[in-house]
Amino acid sequence: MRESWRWFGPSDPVSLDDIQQAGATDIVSALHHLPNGVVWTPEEIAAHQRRIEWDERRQRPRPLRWSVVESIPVHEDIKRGLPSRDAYIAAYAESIRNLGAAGIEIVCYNFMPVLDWTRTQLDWELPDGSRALRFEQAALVAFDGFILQRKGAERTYSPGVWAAGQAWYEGHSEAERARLVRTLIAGLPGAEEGYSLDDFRAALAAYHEIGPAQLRENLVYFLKGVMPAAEAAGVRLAIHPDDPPFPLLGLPRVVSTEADVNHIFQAVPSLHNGLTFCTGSFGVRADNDLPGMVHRLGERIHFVHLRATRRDADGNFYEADHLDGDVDMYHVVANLLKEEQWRRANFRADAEIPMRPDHGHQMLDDLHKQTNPGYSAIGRLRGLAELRGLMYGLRRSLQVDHEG
Ligand code: DNO
Repeated sequence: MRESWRWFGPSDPVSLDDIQQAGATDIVSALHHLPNGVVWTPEEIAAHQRRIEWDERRQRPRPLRWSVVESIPVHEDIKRGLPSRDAYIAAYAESIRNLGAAGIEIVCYNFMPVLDWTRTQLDWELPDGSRALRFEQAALVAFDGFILQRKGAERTYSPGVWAAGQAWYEGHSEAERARLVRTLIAGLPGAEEGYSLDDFRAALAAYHEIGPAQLRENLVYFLKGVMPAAEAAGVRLAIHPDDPPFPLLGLPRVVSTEADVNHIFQAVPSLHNGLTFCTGSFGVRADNDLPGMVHRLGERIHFVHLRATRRDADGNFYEADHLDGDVDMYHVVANLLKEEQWRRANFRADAEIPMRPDHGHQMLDDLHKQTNPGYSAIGRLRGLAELRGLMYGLRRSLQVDHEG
């Protein structure tokens, strides 16, 4: 697998020099400065590519390649299926063509309405003193039912969960509640939208009439619209699963399980319609068999996020060490290496799948620095080092190393 690393652009506190030292070869990045819905022009793409691949200070190329886009955001009008979606789909297709022409062949995106990834706490202290991201069900219910006061929220939860939400609300101060609101709706790194409470209510209301069947239909419409451009440009689309993989705040979610992915693959059979296999997102559900999913969906896995979560019986989870969560990382990685081996034997040009160490704990020096939640340097460095060791050991023992 190619070792990649997410870079948020010049304002990222983790620099390209740092990434080089982590030993990654591929960069995962996006044109975060452009508003959702606009075309990514050849000029903008080339400028970002140069920013990444040319070392200005040393006046020489960097040993880094921008090979994955994460993400071109999908405009809300496309997710909602509004008449204006056709213009946004045409713009998306144009961006795909321009990326393909620049040699960037993998585009990760998601189809989660309103919110991208969601956590309720960004600094949960672990027993070893490092900090992790966490999702606490009671905090979400406190937000949904008691801060946002969403109509019908109570019906979404069991009485026990509702009571836990109320207890969370009553047990926390105004300042703590305000912090929860910011964590939930101000936008985590890479989420291109942030909301005020009122905007957020309006954004949710827009989905009042949209259930999972409709959202799925809108996703398929989008995919059919962009697929000809992806095929012609040699670009592989890789949908990111829902994070967390269940409906939130009454919003539908349609990329949470293997059955969801199969539906998307069957509706649009092209190999260019593929998946970002995120172990952290799929792994939150005990009913997702991750090694089996890699085995069965492997042909269309174009990009991989490796991280681990630990869940409890109440629907809470936190981000664990990369090799120490609920996910069977050993068998996931083994199956990915076997998939690569299969591709090599079949002369597929995309035999090497880029992976990135996803998220990491805030630890050591990073505890005293301003970092992007989940995206501090040292925690991801630790994750990458552990995963690299796992891959090394597996390659040797499975003899899938194409170098012999
Ligand atoms: C979070 C990321 C997500 C991901 C998008 C893909 O850390 O995995 O923000 O980039 O959902 O569009």
